[in-house]
Amino acid sequence: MKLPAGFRPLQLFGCLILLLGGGGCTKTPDTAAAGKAGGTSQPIKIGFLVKQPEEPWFQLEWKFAEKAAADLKFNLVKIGATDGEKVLAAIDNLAAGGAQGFVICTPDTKLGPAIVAKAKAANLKLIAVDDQFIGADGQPMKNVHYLGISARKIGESVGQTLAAEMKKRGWKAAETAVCMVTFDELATAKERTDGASDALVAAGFPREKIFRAPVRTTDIPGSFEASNTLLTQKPDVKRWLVGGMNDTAVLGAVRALEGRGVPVENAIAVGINGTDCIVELEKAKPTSFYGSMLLSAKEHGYKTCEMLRQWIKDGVEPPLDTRTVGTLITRENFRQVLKEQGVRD
Ligand code: FCA
Repeated sequence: MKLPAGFRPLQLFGCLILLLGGGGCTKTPDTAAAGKAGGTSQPIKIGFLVKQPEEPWFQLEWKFAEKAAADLKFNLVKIGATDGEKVLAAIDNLAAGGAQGFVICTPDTKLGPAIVAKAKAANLKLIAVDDQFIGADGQPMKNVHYLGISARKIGESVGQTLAAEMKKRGWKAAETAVCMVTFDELATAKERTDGASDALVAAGFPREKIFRAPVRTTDIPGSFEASNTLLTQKPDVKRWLVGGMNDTAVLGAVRALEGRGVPVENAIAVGINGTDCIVELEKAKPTSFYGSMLLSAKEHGYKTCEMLRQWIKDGVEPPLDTRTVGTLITRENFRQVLKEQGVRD
């Protein structure tokens, strides 16, 4: 375990005593399974719960989790947990079925405290992936192990890519606006779209021409509806730049632009995930979907399982916060990059 500077083993011991005595210690993770600190020699069973099993991103996470299960010899239980009820029932089932832990992308980050309480009661270790739990105080639950993307940085790369491509095409700011598909209820989504907007402004784009299209649902119909509303309100904009929290958000906007007859060459759209846009990039005729920040589904699917297995088996606690990076893919390089990253053969 990596200790913060100035945090000596003696203090750790002190925390342990405090904990055993019923006190608290902020340095102690919420989900260090109650009771046993060491490992287990039992067969290892790990659950992998995702909020949107229909999304290619989550299917790919599962694919890499399956690879980890085969390589590292543990049983994997994949569960589509699309609402709070399903999440809580799944935790009960995992516990009853002899699992020792689970990785989860929760359908609602505010379920964090309930998930932690249930996991603790069932003596299950957990790692949150993609979407960080939010506590009762509205703040991220930093004591729950988490692996997610460097959301702000990746969002900034989207903004920089849009600005660079706009410049390359010689577009004027006066005839251009941004359609930013937002979902501020989810912290990682807000960080991404805020990062994209700020980077556009830093590149000289006027902030007042960055328009938000807030979605009600995080799927293509949800994004289509939100974008279409915005486009209807702004009939005079000639050219559009499009960003959003993921490929799905951006694809909905691209379809809305097409629906309103905006020519393909008059819009530049950049997504995030790089997994839900492959069909789009493979289309023989280019659309306005220019590219995407490819995330590492392998880190999110394989590494989370590997860390959890080691925690269960050998008592080796993973880092509390792990962040992953993104790589721009476009029509030019996506086949090569996807191959290099083991996403495609
Ligand atoms: C969130 C999004 C997913 C993916 C993931 C890393 O959960 O909903 O599409 O971007 O973060």
